[in-house]
Amino acid sequence: MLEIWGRPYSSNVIPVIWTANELGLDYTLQLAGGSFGKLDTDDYAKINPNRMIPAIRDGDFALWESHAIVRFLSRKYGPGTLCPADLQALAVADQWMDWSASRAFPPVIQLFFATVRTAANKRDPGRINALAQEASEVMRLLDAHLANRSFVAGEAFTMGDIPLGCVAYRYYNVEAERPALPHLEAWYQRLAERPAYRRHVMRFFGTNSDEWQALERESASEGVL
Ligand SMILES: N[C@@H](CCC(=O)N[C@@H](CS)C(=O)NCC(=O)O)C(=O)O
Repeated sequence: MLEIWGRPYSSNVIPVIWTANELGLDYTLQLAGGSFGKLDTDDYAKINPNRMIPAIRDGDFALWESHAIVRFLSRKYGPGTLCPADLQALAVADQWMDWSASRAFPPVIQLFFATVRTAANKRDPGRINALAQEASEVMRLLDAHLANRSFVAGEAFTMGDIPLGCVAYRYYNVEAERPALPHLEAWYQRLAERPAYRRHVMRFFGTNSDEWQALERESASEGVL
């Protein structure tokens, strides 16, 4: 059975879990990273020598880097759906996945850390505003792209929507100023209609969430820590 290694509330793990659920795959989640540890074991180094999450094991095949995993699962289990059959649509999906990693994820994750992961009395409003502006400028480009298509690679939902959908959830749920970006908002609402997105992306938000604490308690009682 497919194994996904990581924490289900970790920003690079969420796209992999969302993908597996969009594809209806059976998998086991191997809690690892953060307080779950395991990354420094010899066994884990065989799965991911970078000692980071996420990683997967599919039979005796191991793979790491979240976008490579999303692509592999989509190609293997979702040809013609998550992985578009049309070469141009596939290239556009790839393009926006790369853009997500290089341009959209960095300012949004920094904004997330500067707000959700920083105690209210330690937050720096100047830095938060600068990051919010930077994130919004980047998202404006995606908004323009979405003006005349329903999803990133055309009219169908594909793997191209997955990393950016995860970034969008954080962008829309941090306490910061956001300009009106109607096409982005409409796309985000379309994603929110998907059960796998609601269940696996629109959830854990910050280490102080009740769900996160319950998971940590559960894993501690099972001796996972
Ligand atoms: N580019 C990598 C980044 C992986 C990464 O930064 N993972 C973080 C968590 S999001 C990690 O392993 N941190 C150590 C830990 O969680 O213990 C990917 O997309 O998979």
